[in-house]
Amino acid sequence: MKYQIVVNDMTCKHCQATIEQAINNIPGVENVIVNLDDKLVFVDGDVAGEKIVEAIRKAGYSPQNIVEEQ
Ligand SMILES: [Cu+2]
Repeated sequence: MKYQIVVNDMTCKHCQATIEQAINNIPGVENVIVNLDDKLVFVDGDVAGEKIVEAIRKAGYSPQNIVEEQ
C-alpha cells in the first residue's frame, strides 16, 4: 500500500528525521519520504494506515489527513 499523510506541525529537519525514524520502525514499512516544504509524508509498504497515524502521534506530531493511494 501507498499512503500520503499531511503533518502540518512538522517544521524542521529534526521533525523530519523523527517522523522518518518512527515510521521506519513499523514492521512492513518499505520506504518513507518526508517532504518538509509541503508537510507531506509518503509511505510505501505492507502496513495498515492506523499504524502509521499511531507512530506519528507517538513521535509527538499530529497527522491531519491520510490518503491511501491505489
Ligand atoms: Cu522540528
